[in-house]
Amino acid sequence: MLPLTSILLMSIFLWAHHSSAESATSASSYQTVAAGVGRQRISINHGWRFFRSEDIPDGISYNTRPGLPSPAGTEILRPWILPSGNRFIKEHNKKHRRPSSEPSTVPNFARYNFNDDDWKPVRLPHDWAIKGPFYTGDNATVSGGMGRLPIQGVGWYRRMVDVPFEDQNESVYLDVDGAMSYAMVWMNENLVGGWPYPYNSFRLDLTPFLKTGSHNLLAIRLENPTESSRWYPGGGLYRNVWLTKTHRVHVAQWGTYVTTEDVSSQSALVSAVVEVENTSNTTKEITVVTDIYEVKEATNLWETAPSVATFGDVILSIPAGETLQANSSTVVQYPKLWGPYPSQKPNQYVAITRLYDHDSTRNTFEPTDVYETRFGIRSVAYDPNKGLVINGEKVRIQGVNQHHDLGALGAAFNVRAAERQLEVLRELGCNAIRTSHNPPAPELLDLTDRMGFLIINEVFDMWVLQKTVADQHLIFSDWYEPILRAFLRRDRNHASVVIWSVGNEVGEQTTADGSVIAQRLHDIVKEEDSTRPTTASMNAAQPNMSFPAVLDIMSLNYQGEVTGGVSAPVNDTSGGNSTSFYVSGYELYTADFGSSPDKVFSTQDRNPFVAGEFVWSGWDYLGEPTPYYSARSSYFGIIDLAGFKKDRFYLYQSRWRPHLKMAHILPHWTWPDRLNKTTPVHVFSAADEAELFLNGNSQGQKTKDAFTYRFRWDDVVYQPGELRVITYNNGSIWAEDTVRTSGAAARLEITADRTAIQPDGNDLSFITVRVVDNMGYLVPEANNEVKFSATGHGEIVATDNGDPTDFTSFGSVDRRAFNGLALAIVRITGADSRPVVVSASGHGVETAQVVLNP
Ligand SMILES: *[C@@H]1O[C@H](CO)[C@@H](O)[C@H](O)[C@H]1NC(C)=O
Ligand SMILES: *[C@@H]1O[C@H](CO)[C@@H](O)[C@H](O)[C@H]1NC(C)=O
Ligand SMILES: *[C@@H]1O[C@H](CO)[C@@H](O)[C@H](O)[C@H]1NC(C)=O
Ligand SMILES: *[C@@H]1O[C@H](CO)[C@@H](O)[C@H](O)[C@H]1NC(C)=O
Ligand SMILES: *[C@@H]1O[C@H](CO)[C@@H](O)[C@H](O)[C@H]1NC(C)=O
Ligand SMILES: *[C@@H]1O[C@H](CO)[C@@H](O)[C@H](O)[C@H]1NC(C)=O
Ligand SMILES: *[C@@H]1O[C@H](CO)[C@@H](O)[C@H](O)[C@H]1NC(C)=O
Ligand SMILES: *[C@@H]1O[C@H](CO)[C@@H](O)[C@H](O)[C@H]1NC(C)=O
Ligand SMILES: *[C@@H]1O[C@H](CO)[C@@H](O)[C@H](O)[C@H]1NC(C)=O
Ligand SMILES: CC(=O)N[C@H]1CO[C@H](CO)[C@@H](O)[C@@H]1O
Repeated sequence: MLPLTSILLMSIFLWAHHSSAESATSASSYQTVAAGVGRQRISINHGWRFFRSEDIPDGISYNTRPGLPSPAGTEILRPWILPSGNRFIKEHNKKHRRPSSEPSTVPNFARYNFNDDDWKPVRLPHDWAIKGPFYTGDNATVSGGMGRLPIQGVGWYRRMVDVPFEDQNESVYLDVDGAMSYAMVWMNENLVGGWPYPYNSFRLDLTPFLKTGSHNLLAIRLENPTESSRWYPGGGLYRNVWLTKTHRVHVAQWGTYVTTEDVSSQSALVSAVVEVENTSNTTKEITVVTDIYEVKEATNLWETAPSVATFGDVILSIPAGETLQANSSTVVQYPKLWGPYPSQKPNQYVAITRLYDHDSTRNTFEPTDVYETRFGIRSVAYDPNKGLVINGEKVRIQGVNQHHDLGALGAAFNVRAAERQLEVLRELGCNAIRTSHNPPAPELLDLTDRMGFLIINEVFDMWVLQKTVADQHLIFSDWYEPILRAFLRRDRNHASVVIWSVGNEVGEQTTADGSVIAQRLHDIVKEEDSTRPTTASMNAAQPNMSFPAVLDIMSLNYQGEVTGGVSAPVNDTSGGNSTSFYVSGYELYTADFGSSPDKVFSTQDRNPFVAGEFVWSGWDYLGEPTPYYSARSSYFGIIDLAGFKKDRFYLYQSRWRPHLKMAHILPHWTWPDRLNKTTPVHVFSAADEAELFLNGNSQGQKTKDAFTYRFRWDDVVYQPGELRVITYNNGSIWAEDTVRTSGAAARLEITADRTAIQPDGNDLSFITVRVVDNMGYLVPEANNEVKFSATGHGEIVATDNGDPTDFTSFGSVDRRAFNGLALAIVRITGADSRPVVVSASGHGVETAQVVLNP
């Protein structure tokens, strides 16, 4: 868990210790700052009531569309929602006007007198679909592609918001980090606005609709059509939701933009644009003061002294209702550069911006806002021959694609679950992530900044041309500009973001107007951030196409390795089983449009100008279960949905961490029905030579040929016992691995990734159960039923086993092991310091327990 420090507390501390602000004003006029001055960012994840209907229950809809049939008389609210995008529409005459009259009805669910007592109490982030039940079989309401979970329908969330008397003159904003989807918001029975695109963060101004006191009714309506996504989207308020309270004069939403130039180890030029919004009704004279501090690696916090550099003060005279920019720059001497792990360090800085309101009659400078912007100082260059060069060093991109869901937790964002994904990816040797195919939760980028991953931040999976009948092509024309500018402004200060992707495999790659749209999106990117290149992933590239010519970087999906149209497709005679819906762990075959890892490695090694790769995919994800759409979740992952490493983990690790002394044998060696049968043995290792032994008998010594990436003994005749490999590099022993035939399942072994967790309900412990024999060896095909329980304030949030075909609800405490493994995700809620005991039990096996300490 990241230590989170309230910005409010931090700012009070700052005011008291800041010296340059005092010199910018005068000591006598400098006011003492009381608690409550400046901004407050208040989590409103608690206290919601929730209701979902599979049909339209309220007579309204964002628009008519396929996948969510609207009864006759349904009122369309799109005209009232469109103006919420205005801040991100550049040309004045393209901004939307709110209709002169209000919608004809206020839905019952948004009314004070509606009784929501029988709605379900929920806490955000919330995914209404993740606990199922799964839709199974053919022609399911929600197909395998979308994860077979009940994402569809309309969801309502309601809660009260308190506006204390002392906040009566503040601006109050609703900040939603992401809502799935077509969010529409009412405050005190007034339609405030909304945001249809589910992956953007968005802000709505609640100020005009609030009254002092605790009885402000906030109601949010979402709708999810079926056929709206190619993968599992989740449903609901699936990211954090905040109230931001500020003084009437404040730094605007995502109102800072910090860039670095002329970067060397000696110095760097840092520029800042600060956008200040005056929502008061008088002209304000505002002094903008920004200082830079170092973020301490150990704590991820910054200290107020000493500042590393200070921007020159800027004085703005801001008319009522207007927003002005304060631009300034400064030089940081001997900067600690941000660079990707492990060859560089992800050093971070923070720019602290303070606003002072000058009252000329009293000649005082009242502090009105403190705003924090994290950034990194780094130089990023793209070279056609060398690829990616960061701070002068060539960095090979060893990336993966990551979808937004978190497995058994669904789309509901959780910082610890995301951090765990990154930790396993780091162990793999991965240094880059493409956020396929949408803006991630903001906290993910905080983590990648801090952990030193590189990010391709991607915004669209489709433009005007649909991929599924009810996907976001329906809103592209209305919303592409607000979606894109909001995405860029939110994320452009993140050091980890190095490329913007404006589309993934869009249909327009090959159409006449494709390059026109690409050019428009590219131009918007450059207006918002000229420091990073654009790309779009292409799966149908031709050398003579105009489409890639308008973008800075060429991204090719599964092209270059394929001969004769296909690479190595999975089928029933090559690595697949269309009865059991499992695929082989040898990784010699893959989806018919893709390519096996070994072929990709070879192609890349023959074309060293390529900057690197993004493997499809890092972790498994919900939906898109190619090649078997009868299943619920993907097969592509290097790491399975539960977080267990597949054999292919070690294939990538051997390539991406060539100095790691590792060898990995596959398959396991417990095959009672393969006695005397040929059973190929492969070994993944960075070594150059290897010898395999079965029960002490050498199966031969192998060396790796050029452009091959594994050791293979394809003629091993199965006998139970022990398989052992000894690998060598340059003639010296490198690494060994052993697998043994296991006995019958005898007991459960339990381990927690972390036994000390915060009792805040957000922190999680990931608890793994292994089914082992009486010698302690994993029983590799064990599928015992495991029952999890937790004492006291412990709660089993979800369970999983990584099996794409398992239709047991993720909320179940009973979970069948898969490959001898099962996972429970546990949290502790409530301020109780007593330890929590998590138990795993099963029929005929010894129970196991682990103790968690809050
Ligand atoms: C599923 O739909 C197809 C096409 O409409 C139909 O042929 C098939 O019988 C249906 N299967 C089931 C199990 O309903
Ligand atoms: C709000 O502003 C009004 C008008 O300036 C002022 O009289 C009142 O005291 C302010 N309220 C608070 C709580 O600051
Ligand atoms: C300006 O705002 C203050 C408090 O917010 C209010 O008392 C005053 O009437 C407003 N003036 C005008 C001209 O709207
Ligand atoms: C501030 O800088 C931004 C970005 O470079 C630029 O677009 C804008 O015009 C500048 N504003 C002012 C007031 O100089
Ligand atoms: C591009 O190349 C393809 C394949 O060689 C060819 O079919 C197509 O006509 C070419 N298009 C243009 C615009 O030259
Ligand atoms: C399976 O794929 C292999 C190539 O990978 C091909 O030779 C074989 O004909 C395919 N079999 C079927 C049943 O499609
Ligand atoms: C495929 O799976 C089915 C069902 O689990 C099993 O009976 C069959 O033996 C498997 N086929 C192969 C070739 O392994
Ligand atoms: C396996 O091979 C051994 C040695 O050749 C032989 O004795 C045994 O009968 C075989 N077993 C089976 C099940 O084929
Ligand atoms: C093996 O030897 C070569 C040539 O001397 C050297 O470049 C390479 O780094 C060595 N590899 C290891 C793993 O020591
Ligand atoms: C209350 C008010 O006047 N707010 C305005 C402040 O300035 C922004 C940006 O110009 C406007 O969008 C608000 O309407």
